[in-house]
Amino acid sequence: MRTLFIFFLALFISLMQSANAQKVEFGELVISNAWIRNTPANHHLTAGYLKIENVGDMDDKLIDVSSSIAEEVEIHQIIMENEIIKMRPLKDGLTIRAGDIVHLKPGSVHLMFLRLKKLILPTELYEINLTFLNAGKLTVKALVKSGPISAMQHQNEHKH
Ligand SMILES: [Cu+2]
Repeated sequence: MRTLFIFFLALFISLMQSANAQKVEFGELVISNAWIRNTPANHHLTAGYLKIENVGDMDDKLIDVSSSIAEEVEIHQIIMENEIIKMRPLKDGLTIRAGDIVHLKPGSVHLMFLRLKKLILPTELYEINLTFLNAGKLTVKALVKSGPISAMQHQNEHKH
């Protein structure tokens, strides 16, 4: 009986999580797979990722990101400078061309949560507020995961 209960509880939790890792259709944009990397103690920044698809026939641009977990959120790109991999904020925002999919992922463009207000633990769920030039503002839920840590990111995420 107890085993059965645990089984259903596990099933319920996994259903809840897949519901949370939802696809959000917002005007001409489809946002999916939003997640945030967990942080060890005394870590004051972390990265977030998501997929943005523009199914419309007009370009759009992600111009502002915020979240209650961090004082500031930047959109970062990764560049090579003198053979050193560096992260740079995209000051003018991130363009999502008509018909295109932009995948923010480890080792690529990502959201950088700066001056975190708390420890970010796996399985927690947080909201990310996204502002697009044309589509406007929306909030997506992002699940905290441990995710793959590349040496590059690990080094760079300490240097802000
Ligand atoms: Cu970064």
